[in-house]
Amino acid sequence: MPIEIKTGDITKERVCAIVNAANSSCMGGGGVDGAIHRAGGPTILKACKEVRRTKYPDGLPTGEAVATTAGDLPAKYVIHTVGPVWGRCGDRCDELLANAYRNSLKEAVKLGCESVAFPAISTGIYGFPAERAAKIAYRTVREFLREHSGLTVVFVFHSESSRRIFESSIAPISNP
Ligand code: AR6
Repeated sequence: MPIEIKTGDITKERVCAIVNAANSSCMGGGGVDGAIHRAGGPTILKACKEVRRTKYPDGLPTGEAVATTAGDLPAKYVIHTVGPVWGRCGDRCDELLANAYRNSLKEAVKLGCESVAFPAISTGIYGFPAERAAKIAYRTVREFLREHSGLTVVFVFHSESSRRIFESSIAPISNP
């Protein structure tokens, strides 16, 4: 399975597209979103404003994804998605998180990308339990890759400890 798991700063990834754990305003924020806008420069925000004006005047709904330029980043594109806010997603938390991954992957394919890097969507400010999010992320990506050969997915964790939590959470469901 073309899946890589690493620790690092996603803004440094030399992949076709990096995914941003954004909010529905798409106007930037803290966490990985803030890091991407800071490192990528103002053209990302400019593109996001255009997306809001033309495609999503009411904001990007939870679970949806939209691509923009990556500005000054080594990646070509940023795919902005909105994960669910834990505690505010009722009985749809798992489904909405899976949608965020799947719709981001679909955007990557539409862009003709062969590589895409993900942060741990929703597991920071949005408070989604990391172990549960790991299983959903891994299952959704694995299922998508079965139908889309030629795509490599990189999971990028900001700390060794979050990478370890991911790896131990998926161990029971990953193939040897
Ligand atoms: N590279 C990789 N991972 C990172 C980086 C980085 N440079 N920086 C942080 N992370 P979060 P969310 C990890 O909070 O929970 C923003 O304000 C971080 O350690 O960025 O989906 C948005 O605008 C965590 O494991 O995203 C939204 O309002 C993971 O990325 C809200 O936060 C996701 O944490 C979205 O919250």
